[in-house]
Amino acid sequence: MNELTAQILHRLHTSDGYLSGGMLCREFGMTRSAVWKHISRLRERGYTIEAVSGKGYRLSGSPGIPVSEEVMPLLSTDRFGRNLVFQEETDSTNVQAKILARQGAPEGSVVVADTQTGGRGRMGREWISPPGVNLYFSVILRPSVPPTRFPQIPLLAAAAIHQALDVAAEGPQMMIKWPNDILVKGRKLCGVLCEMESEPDMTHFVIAGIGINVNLRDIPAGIKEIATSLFLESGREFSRSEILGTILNHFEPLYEEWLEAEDLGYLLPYLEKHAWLKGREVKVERYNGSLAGRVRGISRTGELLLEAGDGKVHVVSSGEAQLQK
Ligand code: BT5
Repeated sequence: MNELTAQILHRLHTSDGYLSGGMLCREFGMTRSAVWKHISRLRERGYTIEAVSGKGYRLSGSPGIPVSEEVMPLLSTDRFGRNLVFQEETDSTNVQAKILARQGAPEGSVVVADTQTGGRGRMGREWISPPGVNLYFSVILRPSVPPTRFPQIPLLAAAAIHQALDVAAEGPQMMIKWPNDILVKGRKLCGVLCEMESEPDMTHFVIAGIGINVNLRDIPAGIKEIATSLFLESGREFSRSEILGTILNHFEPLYEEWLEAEDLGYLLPYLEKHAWLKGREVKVERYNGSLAGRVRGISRTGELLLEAGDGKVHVVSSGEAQLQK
């Protein structure tokens, strides 16, 4: 979308009623037919714009593409999403966010893509990222806290996403699966991948990468049995820009609180209330072997508390928890 079309879209978005053609001509220094051309371009992209003679133009529907012009008017944040880069196609928003972060992009900058050719999960796994339906985005964080606290960030992000989806997509009962997933009835709706760049005594930044299946109707082969989407769980489509805006609006205050806090203690009641694993028998695969037991909860510092058969409670800091049938 070119700059002028984007500005006109922004104007339509932020206007309560009709905007007269004459006013748009004066504001943007263009002719009526030029204004009309921009309106037509927006309609081609899926925006519904009413044109009433004597009144002007009014935006009454948008395709919900998570571009800056759509997301920005929805934000109540100071920093998160204020610098938002949208890419139709990219390798991985985490990779792109890292490049921006290295160039000095401010905290809260977001890279969002319509599709990813190299979407990544943890430990080199793939994140399947078809175009036109889902959200794939990465937030640049520059937390001024000891790096030992960084493993808490995926849970923090998951809590923010859970809160936001509860507001934006009420209905499906979503649960948080330690350490980085949101599930509906045991199927994966969302995953979080946090990556950091640091030197021994200094952390430069953390990238919080988030993938959410929003309007996905046909679950791709390979994840058919384990994945779901907001559409499949609720039977309706969602605006991706609204979902993204709502998540950023929840993420920023939770993150600010976390920076001030000593640990995740303030979030534990929320995390426990919506914990998928609590009380369940699981096996956790770790780099140094597996451990089986019953999940007792999450520690204030974000680890999984697992009670083994001998009654001993183990503190598990990372790994993949699988339910024991
Ligand atoms: C995750 O990894 O859940 C983290 C996913 C993070 C994706 C975002 S998208 C934006 C940003 N840019 C990136 O490149 N990544 C981030 P993990 O826990 O390892 O789960 C990966 C597993 O989830 C795969 O092995 C599949 O089994 C499954 N999976 C892959 N694509 C999926 C999808 N679209 N929906 C649900 N499950 C999926």
